[in-house]
Amino acid sequence: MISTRSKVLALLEANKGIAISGAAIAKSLSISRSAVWKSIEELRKEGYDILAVTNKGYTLSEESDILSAEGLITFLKNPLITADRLHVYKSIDSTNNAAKKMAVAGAGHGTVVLAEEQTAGRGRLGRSFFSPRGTGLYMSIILRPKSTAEDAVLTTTAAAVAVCRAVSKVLGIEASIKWVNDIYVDGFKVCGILTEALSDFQTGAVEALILGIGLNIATNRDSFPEEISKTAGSLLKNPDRVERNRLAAAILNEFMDLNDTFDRGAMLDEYKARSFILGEPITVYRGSEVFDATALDIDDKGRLIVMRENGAKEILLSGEVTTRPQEQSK
Ligand code: BT5
Repeated sequence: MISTRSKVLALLEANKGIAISGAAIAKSLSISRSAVWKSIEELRKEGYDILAVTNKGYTLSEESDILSAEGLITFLKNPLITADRLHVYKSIDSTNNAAKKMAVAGAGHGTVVLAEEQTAGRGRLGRSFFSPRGTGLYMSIILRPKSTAEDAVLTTTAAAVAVCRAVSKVLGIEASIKWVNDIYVDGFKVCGILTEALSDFQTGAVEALILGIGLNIATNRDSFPEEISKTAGSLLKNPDRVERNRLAAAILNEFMDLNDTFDRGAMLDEYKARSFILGEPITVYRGSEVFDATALDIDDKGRLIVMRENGAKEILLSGEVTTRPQEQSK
């Protein structure tokens, strides 16, 4: 059952910055005025900045930016993602871990896990993803298509395009993509994507994909750990503009659209257009192998086609690439 607090919050989030009288809230939710007041007090204790003005009513401050299902739902367009599929945590080890557990327990396509902070956010190959409280967006989506490992790559590709589209629409910032899973703004990594497959141990069939997206929205440059202080960046310099519910919902809207229609051609064209390594000299790290190459193209499976220095072409399904300054290329 949906709690009164939750109903009141949903109403305030849908009318952010606008005053609604206690009587109007009570009427529209069929509850008593004192129940409204109790909910408002409860929400204030949780940190919501709710203004009460005599004869006008209650207003949720426009600056309020607490992640919540109620806050997200006002911006979500996909009918599949209903409030009960949105799981928002204050703090969690990793949203991908939580989503995986939910998927094992049977959670359906379109289940989303979000957190204000992660204490053990993960990147690929056991690397960590720095996920401080309040200034970033950390979310995972459970996808239940009949998938293959190939779909996992294209899911990452589609997610990168979705994040770029959402960032452009909501914040007016044009981001670039570094194959395969990183998003950059002004030369700094602002987002990483981690798609993991949950496989049936016996048949090996992929039962679900867990798509994890980590985005630095307004993490201060000085607060990144030393080892990423020269490479990591944030979307915004001014934390006042952070609107995580809106941005998270926009990413979900864009991604679900791409995932439903899966117009590979258009999606890959956009991915390529935003890819800043194409045509550039790069260094490829594949397992223990390291070699220099030129990034040529991205194929219809989302794989990177490169040309080694001896002219041989290679198709990379995953791996790490870095750009090389032009003068160093032989
Ligand atoms: C990634 O891996 O960048 C994928 C990150 C996915 C994070 C999301 S958050 C929600 C979900 N839950 C999780 O636990 N994970 C997902 P990779 O390409 O392997 O890059 C990892 C590397 O990026 C690290 O080794 C650092 O060098 C760098 N890095 C770590 N934290 C960063 C941050 N906040 N911003 C930019 N770079 C970072």
